[in-house]
Amino acid sequence: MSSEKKYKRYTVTSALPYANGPVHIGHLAGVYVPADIYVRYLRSKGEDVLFIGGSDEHGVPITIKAKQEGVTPQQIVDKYHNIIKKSFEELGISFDIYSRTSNKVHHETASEFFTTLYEKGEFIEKTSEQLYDEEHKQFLADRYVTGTCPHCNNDRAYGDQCEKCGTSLNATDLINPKSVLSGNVPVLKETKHWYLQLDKYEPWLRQWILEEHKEWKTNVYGQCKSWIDQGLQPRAVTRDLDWGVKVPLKEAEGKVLYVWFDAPIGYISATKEWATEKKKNWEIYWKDKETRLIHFIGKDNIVFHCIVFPSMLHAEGTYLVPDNVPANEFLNLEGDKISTSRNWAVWLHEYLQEFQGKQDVLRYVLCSNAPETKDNDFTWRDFQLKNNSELVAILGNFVNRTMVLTHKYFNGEIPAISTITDVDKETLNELSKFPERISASLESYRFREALNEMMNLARLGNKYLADSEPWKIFATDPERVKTILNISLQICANLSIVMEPFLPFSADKLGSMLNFPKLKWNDAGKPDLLKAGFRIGKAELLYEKIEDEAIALQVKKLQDTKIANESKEKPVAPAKPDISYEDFAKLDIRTGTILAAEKVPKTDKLLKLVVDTGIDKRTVVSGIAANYEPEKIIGQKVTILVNLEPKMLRGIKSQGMILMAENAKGELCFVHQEKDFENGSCIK
Ligand code: B3M
Ligand code: ZN
Repeated sequence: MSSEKKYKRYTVTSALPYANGPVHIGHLAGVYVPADIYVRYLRSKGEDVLFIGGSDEHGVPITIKAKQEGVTPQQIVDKYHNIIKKSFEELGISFDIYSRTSNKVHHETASEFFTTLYEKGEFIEKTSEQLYDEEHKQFLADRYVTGTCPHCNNDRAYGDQCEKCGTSLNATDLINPKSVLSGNVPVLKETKHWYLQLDKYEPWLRQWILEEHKEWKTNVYGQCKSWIDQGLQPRAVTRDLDWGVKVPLKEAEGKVLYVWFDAPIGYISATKEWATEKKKNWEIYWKDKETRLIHFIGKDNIVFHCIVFPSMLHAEGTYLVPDNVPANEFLNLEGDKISTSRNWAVWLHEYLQEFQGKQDVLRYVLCSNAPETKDNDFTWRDFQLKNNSELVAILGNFVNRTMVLTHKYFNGEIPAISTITDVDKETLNELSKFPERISASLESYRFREALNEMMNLARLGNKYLADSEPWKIFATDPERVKTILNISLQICANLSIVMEPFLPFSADKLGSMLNFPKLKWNDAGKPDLLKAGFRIGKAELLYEKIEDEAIALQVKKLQDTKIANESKEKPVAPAKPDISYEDFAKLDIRTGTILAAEKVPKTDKLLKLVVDTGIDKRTVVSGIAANYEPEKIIGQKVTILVNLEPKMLRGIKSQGMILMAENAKGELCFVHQEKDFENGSCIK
């Protein structure tokens, strides 16, 4: 298996997020947190690693978002690229470069890549009929066509997918298709495109993945196998669009490279940019056989990173193909699929604002819950629990007790070991095994298991300290306490090394609390990292408890999103048939003020109101008790229909009707004049 091979360097990429929205916890748990743990670990081992990230700034969703907001696509990508880049930095995602695909070097690199394949004759040209908007003189990308889904009748399906029933569609499948640009019915028109012959590379793919990479994660291997077994078809790598990398052919005026053709080349362009800055040779990171290429992605990107991009690299001929693609499944949020358009997400930039200084808590929770083998769920309660009962109660508690006791008994001076017991020996022996165990998990991309092992070291320390009870024996046996605290401090020092990939901020803090120089992975496991006689620094808390209120606030935020989405999804009431002006003119509607209000006894809904209509002061019974308390609406300006024939309601004569607006959820609110007009003003 290739993982046993020795490598000189690593090129680690993480999926380039689309710059049409900020990054959320699903992206983090799926891609960036595991990738960052992996590269931090490799760096700690002293490996030569290049960690690539960047924004994917092409593609139709970006052009649609720009249209919706009335700005240019460049303005959209500038905005989100900056938000994303900053939030990654703050979370400690340690890219060597975070680039972007609207860069010049990327346009050149992608364009050259296309030309090479073109000149090698790797493409076939095909003409097909596609939907076209005659008014806008433009071919319509799938997302630019909406219509009725042929499967579930949803009348807001897109040309590539129905979001209601989840079916993948072709724009030409839609019933009553409409152009998003003009609202017109599109016509079919011929257009020429260039296709990558995936069918031609099928035998190579079969051998390379299915035979030579049986060690890939089962979810990844399984998806590849199913794609290959279904038979691969040529795929168009160009589009009729004006946003993207121009197709470098005279006959391809008005066409750009398909976003999934140019985006992965973005990894290469970013490498070039980095190499130019650092005066390095970019090519060895992509072409030298002793480089190991690894792509971190989410499961929706598997086909592009395991089939399409490797086929491109293979066809080009001078590049390496990935050694592994450890794709994760999806993270859900409080039981529902994360959705950018429905705002059902925990956004990283908001988290960083709302939980300042708690980067490691998020990294911890997302790693311990990473969807490595199946979809998983993030809940705020679990976030709180993992913080309070793991980070605070185990890791933080152990470190804090050790440091506080060292200050209390030995003035902060690291005591020397005197005599050593069997328990001590056993503990040190256990300690020595951790680095290798954690390594084994990390090197097979089992990050949850690795994190749990790291915590087991803190558990070992916690148990050792609790069982030895130095606070009980100090008065009678201070020598024994010296040994106990020395060993506990050695465990703390070891922790600061092995927790670094997962919890880099706390590892730094712990290191400086111990006055301990930053050591590397290969030092971990040793029982004598801290020398007796040295002084440790001040004890500070690594983690603090997260209170119920902070969690309730987040839960409320999500509930509000849910309510907002439900009301958006509910249609407004259908229109009533037309009436004549004469019919309307019969209504005598006036401005008025509520003078008195009280509940109608034995009813839930009714209030008895006295209203000043400008004409008179009269009684109106109104069905608004579920929405308004009587004492709160005295003085409320209202609109009242005064010539509704009087009616007896619960023994009260009601003269007129207060006009209310009712939304899709059945909530009511008053309708009243914008300016403070006198009561009795006519509404017409
Ligand atoms: N932007 C899709 C995504 O964010 C895409 C990844 C590109 S990686 C080259 O899911
Ligand atoms: Zn449907």
